[in-house]
Amino acid sequence: MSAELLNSIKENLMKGKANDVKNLCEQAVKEKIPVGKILSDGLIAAMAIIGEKFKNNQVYVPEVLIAARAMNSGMAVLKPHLKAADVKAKGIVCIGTVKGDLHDIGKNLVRMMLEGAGYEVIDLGVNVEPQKFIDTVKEKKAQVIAMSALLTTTMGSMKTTIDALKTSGVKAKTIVGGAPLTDSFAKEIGADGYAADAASAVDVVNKLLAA
Ligand code: B1M
Repeated sequence: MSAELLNSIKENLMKGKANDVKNLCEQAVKEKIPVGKILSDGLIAAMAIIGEKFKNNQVYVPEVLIAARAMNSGMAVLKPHLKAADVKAKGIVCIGTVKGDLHDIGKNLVRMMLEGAGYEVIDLGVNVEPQKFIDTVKEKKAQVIAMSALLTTTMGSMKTTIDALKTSGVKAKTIVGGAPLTDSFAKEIGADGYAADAASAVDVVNKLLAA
């Protein structure tokens, strides 16, 4: 029965049915399925499938956004119970679009995928000053700085942030991404990781934190 219910959460999330996901999560909590299990085998499992499909061009941005909305409606049900059950996030990531850059659609997708994978994500928004990333790592104990850029003119702010992080002595891993970036640029500026799309960003963050 519990496997059936979790499967139903998964199926409905992938179809983006936010209301059904909310109701099914409420039912699962009532049936005393452990909240950590509802999260991992229901919501996160479904977002992982959506992520893979997105990577393989089997679904596109609108489907990911709709699935993420359904995930959020399930998360709203689970959040208070997760705290009570002391289910910890996989890690803390602070994310932002770098200084001078106002594009946030890709950055938001990365945030949603990371949240879908069980990370706590602090979203600093757009036009984020290098120092803001570093201050957030200090204040919130984030383990990863995730930076997005869509303009060739703002990619340099990623290097400024990484250099400032190094001189500050604050420890955090860095991952960069965005349409004009390449793996070799990421290496050149000393980033710890690069991802070409939002689903791959989850794989990279998983690897960085496992290392
Ligand atoms: Co702008 N814009 N834009 N724009 N815009 C581009 C980027 C551009 C390529 C258009 C063009 O000329 N063909 C061009 C950049 C050229 C360049 O630098 N080489 C450009 C320009 C020039 C500008 C302005 C300067 C225009 C002007 O005012 N003259 C201006 C700049 C404003 C500023 O930022 N200071 C500007 C403004 C805007 C809007 C505000 C109108 C709007 C942004 C709205 C918003 O984001 N809320 C906008 C848009 C929508 C675009 C295009 C059309 C679409 C970008 C997008 O959202 N793509 C874009 C042209 C294009 O790409 N066709 C363009 C969809 C999104 C899902 O993809 O963000 O690449 P993307 O994210 C991907 C991956 O890159 C990756 O994951 C996502 C998919 O899984 N990814 C990461 C992204 N971040 C990641 C981080 C990671 C890992 C992966 O780890 C941390």
